[in-house]
Amino acid sequence: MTILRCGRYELDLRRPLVMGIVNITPDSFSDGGKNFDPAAAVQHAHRLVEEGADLLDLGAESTRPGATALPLEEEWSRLHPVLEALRDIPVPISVDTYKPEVMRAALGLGASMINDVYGFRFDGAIEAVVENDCALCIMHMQRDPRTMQAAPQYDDVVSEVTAFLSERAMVLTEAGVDLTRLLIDPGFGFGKTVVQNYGLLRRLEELQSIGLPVLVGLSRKNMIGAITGKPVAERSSASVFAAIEAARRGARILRVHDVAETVDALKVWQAINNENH
Ligand code: HH2
Repeated sequence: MTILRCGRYELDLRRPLVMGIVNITPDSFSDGGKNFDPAAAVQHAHRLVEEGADLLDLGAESTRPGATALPLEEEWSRLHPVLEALRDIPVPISVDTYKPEVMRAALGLGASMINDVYGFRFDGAIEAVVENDCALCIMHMQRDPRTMQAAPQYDDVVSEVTAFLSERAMVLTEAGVDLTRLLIDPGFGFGKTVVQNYGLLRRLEELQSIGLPVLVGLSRKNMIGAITGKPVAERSSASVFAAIEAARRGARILRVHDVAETVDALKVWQAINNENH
């Protein structure tokens, strides 16, 4: 699948795309507080587009390990002014939410993608998106953010994640969602140990058996810190390397904090792989 239907956009996934992260939160693990103010979030979004982001992912509720759920009204009051201000930004806007009410409201304000870390499992989530033509990112998570890092267990992480994602894709298509709207994401760090995360990354190509484009979010995560021994603020170059390795294993959208660096690295990677350069 090389074309992704994404609201008023059609994304060509023959080359990997870069999704810039805009966290409108006081408590995100990597950049909490920096863009909590709506004006700062809007400015950050514009900067990421200037740096070459192909799309943006707006999130108002942190899903870092241990995070608790945010009331609906609070999530929407953070998202609303930023979505309004970004209506005319020339790239698709994804909204990172699992709440059906927020999905509907965000789509009403022009969002082109819904990124659901619960894989559209909440009551009403599928109904909230089915009639729209937005893209849908189905992510895998074992349990929920509050409990997910307490001894996650799998017999085989890759086959269990693959089975979950294909089952959710089937549920969505049976509900009437066109396949061209779907993306899948193994959910790095969501109910997985460091060893399980690297097992997934090593075998990322196996997810392609589902036949849907793969999105990955590795940026600055604990799996990077666990290997480098570096704090969050010093995980950029290792994150860029991990993103390129994911692209090499078939990832089509890279969800990152460090847009400029990832865009440059992708250009060099593509030049290496293209004899016409
Ligand atoms: N990771 C985070 C949040 N949303 N969505 C998808 N599809 N894939 C991911 O890997 C993913 C995600 C966590 O990262 P971040 O947004 O930087 O932090 P926080 O959840 O603390 O806001």
